[in-house]
This record gives sequence, C-alpha cells and structure tokens, in this order.
Amino acid sequence: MKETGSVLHILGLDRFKITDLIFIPFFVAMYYKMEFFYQSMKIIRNVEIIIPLSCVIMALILIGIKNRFVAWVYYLALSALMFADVAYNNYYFRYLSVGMLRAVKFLFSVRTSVDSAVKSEFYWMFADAGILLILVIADFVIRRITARRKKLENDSIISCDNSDYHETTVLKKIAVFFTSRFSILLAMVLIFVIVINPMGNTTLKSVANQEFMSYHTKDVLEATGIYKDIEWKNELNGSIMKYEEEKNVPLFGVAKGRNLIVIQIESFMNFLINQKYNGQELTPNINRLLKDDTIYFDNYYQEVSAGNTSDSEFATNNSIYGTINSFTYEIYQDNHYKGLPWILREHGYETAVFHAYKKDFWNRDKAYPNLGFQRYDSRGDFKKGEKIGMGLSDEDMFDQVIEKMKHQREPFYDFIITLTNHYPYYMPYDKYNIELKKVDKNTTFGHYLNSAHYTDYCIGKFIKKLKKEKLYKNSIIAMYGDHTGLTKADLLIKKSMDRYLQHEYDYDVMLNIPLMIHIPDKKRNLEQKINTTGGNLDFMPTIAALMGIDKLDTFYLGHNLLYVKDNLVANQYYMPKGSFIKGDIIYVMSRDGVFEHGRAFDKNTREKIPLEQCRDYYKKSTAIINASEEILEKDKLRGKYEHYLYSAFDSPGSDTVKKH
Ligand code: GP9
Ligand code: MN
Repeated sequence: MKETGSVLHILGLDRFKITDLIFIPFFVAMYYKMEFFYQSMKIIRNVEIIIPLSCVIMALILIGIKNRFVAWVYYLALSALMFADVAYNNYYFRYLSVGMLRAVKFLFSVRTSVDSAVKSEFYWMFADAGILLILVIADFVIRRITARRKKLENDSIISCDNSDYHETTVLKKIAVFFTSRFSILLAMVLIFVIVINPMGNTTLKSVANQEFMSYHTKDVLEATGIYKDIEWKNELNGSIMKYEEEKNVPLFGVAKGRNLIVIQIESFMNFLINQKYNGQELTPNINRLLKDDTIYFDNYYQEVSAGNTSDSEFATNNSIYGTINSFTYEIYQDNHYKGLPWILREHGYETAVFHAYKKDFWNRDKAYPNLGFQRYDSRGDFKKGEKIGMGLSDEDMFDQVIEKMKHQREPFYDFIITLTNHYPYYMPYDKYNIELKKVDKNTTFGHYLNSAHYTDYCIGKFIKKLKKEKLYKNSIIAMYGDHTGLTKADLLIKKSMDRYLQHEYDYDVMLNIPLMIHIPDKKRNLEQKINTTGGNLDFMPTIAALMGIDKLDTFYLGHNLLYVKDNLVANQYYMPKGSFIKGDIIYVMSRDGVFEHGRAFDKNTREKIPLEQCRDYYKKSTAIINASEEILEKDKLRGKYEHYLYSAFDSPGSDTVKKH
C-alpha cells in the first residue's frame, strides 16, 4: 500500500526502490571504464573534471530512461562509439567525427589496417555494459517476483484503499517528470553550457573539446550547421599568392615543356633518406638519385586533412588544404578547381593518374575530373599481377605504367600513386631485405623499414626503365611521401622510434616527408638541398616555376620554396588545428584547443620554447586553414573560373564529356 502523502511520493522518488541499489556495482564499473577510456584516448588535461563529469552526465541520462532495457541498449550504443573512438584515436590521435562516418566504407576496405588498429584491450569498453545487462535482468526478475507476491497479498486481503494509488495528481506528474526526464534535461543543459560556453571560459573550452558527450554533441551540431566554432581572422596580410614575385628564381623554366612525372609514395618518411640501419642503406636508389640533378627539400612536411592520402594529393595539386570535416573528394567533389592539372592542360599537357587500387576509393573517380585529370587508370585498368598487401605490387604497377606511358601523347603530366608501403607493411618473406635487429623483429617499425626499402627498389627500377624507354631526359620527376607511416600515438611504434632516433620521437620527425625533384640535365649540376620549411601546399608554385609557367591565375596558399626563406607549415590533422612548423620551431596545439596549453620546442636542440614566441604564428596557422576551408565551403573558384563549366574526362576507351 502506498502512502500518497509522503515526500518521496510527491517528488516521484518512490519510483526508485531499495532494490535499485543493486545498480551500484554498475556505476562503480562505469567510473573505471571512463578512466580507462580517457587513458586510451591519451587525454591528460582536466581529466579530474572530465571523468566525473562524463559519469554524472551518463548517470543522469540512464536514470531518466524509464525502461531499463532501453537504457541498456542506449548505453551499449555509446560504448560502441567509445570503442570506435579509441580505435580511431589509436592511429589518428583524435575523436571520430560525424563527417568521418562517410569514410567508414574506406576504412573497411583497408581492413588489415583497421584490424591492426583495434587492440584487444579496447574491448574492455563493453565490460560495464555487460554488468549493466546482468543487473537489468536481475532487477526485472526481482520486480516480477515482488509484483506477484503483492498480487497474492492483495487477493487475500480485501482492500478498498486502492483508489489513491492510481490517482495521478498534477503535482505527482510534475514530480515524476522532474525526477525522470528532468535528469535527461539536466544532462542536456550541462552539455550545452559546456559546448556553447557563452563566457568563453578556457576550462570549459578544454572540457568541450575532450569530454566524450560534449565533444560528440559539438561535432553533431557543427556537422548539421547549427553551430560553428570558426573565427575567421584575416591574419594572412597579403602574404599569399605572390607568384609574380616568387617565380623569379635562377632555375625558372629549367624544365619548360618537359613531361611531369609525380610519384606520390605511400607513407614515405624523410628519416629514411641517406640513413643506414644496422649497417644497411635504407633507400640506396633514392640516395643515388639525390647526388645527381635532384633538388631535395628535407624540411618538407605533410599537410593532410581528414582524407589522408587523398588530401595529400589534393593539397599537392591545388595548393589548398583539404577539409577537416570529412574527406574533401566527397563533400567537395563538385567544386570548381584550378590547380596544377588544369594549369598544365592550358599549356598543352595531357593529364593522367595511375593508381592500381579500387577506382572509387576516396571517391577519386568522381573527384578527378574536376581536379583536371583527363585520365584515371585504377585497378581495373591494370593487368592482374603480383599482389602484396592491399593490391598490385609497386614493382608490377611501375612496370605497367611504363607501358602505358609509351603510348601517351607528350607532353604529359602523370600522377602516380604507390600502394605497397601501406600500414601495417606486411610483405611476403622473400621481399624482406633489411636484416633487422632482434629487438625490431615482428614490430611495425621493422616491417616499415623493409617495406620502404622495397619501394625504394621499385623506384630505382622505374627510373632505369624510363631511361631505357627514352622517357627520361625529357621529363621532370618529382617524388614525395604522402604522409607519415609511423604514428606516435601507437606506443609500440613510438618505443621503436625513440630507440632508433635516440631521442623522443615527436612530430618533427613523424610529419616530415621528403620532396625530391629530379631534373635530368647533362649541362648543369642541379643537385642541391633546400632546407626552407615547406609542405604539400608549396608544391604547385615551386614546380610551376621550374616548369616555366608564367602565371598562376588561381586561388592558392603555398609558396615557391626556391624563393621564400621564411615559411610556415600549418597543421590540423595529427597535430591539432593551430599547430605549426616554422624553421626549427614546432608548436603543437593542445588537444583541448587552448593556445596556452600547447607546447613548443626546437627540433634541433629539442628544448622548450616560450609559448609567447608562437602566438602570432599560431594565429596565422589558424587563419591559413580557415582560408582554405572557406575556399572549399564557398566554392570560391567557381565564380572566378566560370569558363571551366565543362570538363572533358576521358576514361580509357571513352571520350565522355562530364558536365559539372
Ligand atoms: C588507397 C591508398 C591508401 O588508394 O591511397 O589510402 P590511406 O589509407 O593511406 O589514406
Ligand atoms: Mn596513404
């Protein structure tokens, strides 16, 4: 029998029974899971606030859901999201975003990579959900038994006092609402205050970027366009698009009229170049090339965004960043572009991409026509041959590309993307030619050295064949690594690299990719090392000058690295937005997005640098990335280049005209 007048009843708290205390073990387990989650996410700032906050938000929501089975399903779904977050973070060092859900199909395509990223301990993310299920079932059974006993009692005692029990007063309704849905409401208010942060509080900003529920809410709001956290500041001060001035270098036009062959080498890092490991040269073929007619940029850094490989090619060809909101080739596939392929077409070039992998991977087949590539040979256009890892081996791919090149009209611009040196770098045993130290055997680092060494061999063979087929002398061959191959977020990789480098493995080495531009020239000695800081965005203005292009009539954000001395590389992936590399200085924005929480160091001395020295460059780094995002979002090139309304896209054997 209920006491309708009791305080508990008025507050609606009589909904909860003493038996509900059986859920206490779950809440304890949830606390430890949260601790484990943030530890796996490698979040270190404000965890003393973030962990209890996540528990409180989660508890408020769970308590608010009346049906306990529904509450369990909800919690299981959130646990699955946490699992996905830690797996993604383990490689990319950031939370998953709604935009990246579009890329799930691609992540599944590189299954071996995904499998390796999922560590068995991540399954602990489901442990407390398991406990909750057991308790929900136990609670259900207890309730059933109690209800049956009550019914029996009621049947034997003739009671006429039942009317009050069913009576639902307004007071009671409000009370029930406040103690059930109200808790959900309270959780939502909490999250929104953190996300919107009306007073611009630094701690709240830090929490919003790191706390599980707040981060995902903010991400959903941003993805749906309800909320935007982009402050557009014009910090660029007219320092961009200065080709007219920057083209004036001694080597201007040294490769005028030649074929351009660009090799984007999968996961190829600069630390490999000119290095010996265990007495063996890691990249003998490339090293030999550097000694002869090659301009080698050793302070070149990746400037990729969420589209990883595809953004490396995008930034290289267009001199703007890809978007962080998902992968550029999909959300901006219909934009208008005027990058290197279009510019070279204006100069009479035929443009083609060769990549022996799935045609629609990273949505390349849809994106390339707008980027100005007339031909795209993907997996289906290559003969079946030797397979390593994800597909056709680099050696076989290069052999087949040479055959294709022989039939191309000159001058051509060929963009070749390699594949074998892809995470997790497994190859057949007979391809392992670097003798590993015991400690590096069966490690990602060890596999990587071997697979990079293999790709170097393939490049050497390719250059020989170019010579044999008389395609060499009249070409300019540029090569660069698309992005890092060894993430320091993976602690085993970091340990191997710390040992190899004999200092802490950090972003200066991790994001450093080589750029090598080889210009065969009998009369001159072109070989030189340029150590100006640069990145993917600088490729277009640099190569354009070497190829004697007079005008870069487009929007772009890079610089000619043969001209500038003082350059800045902005980053937003791996290193969070706001980070930059400038000369010897590396500033790493904190993951909570607060400038003062970042760290800066000198890559030579490895000593800390006072943050105040970095503030202006941090603003510039943010501005350059915002400028890029704005170019994409507003499709800025469209207005200026209406005459590109129609682009011819000739897939092999067809001459379809694609309207875009
Ligand atoms: C597949 C290749 C791999 O086509 O470009 O992409 P990644 O996984 O390195 O971004
Ligand atoms: Mn890649």
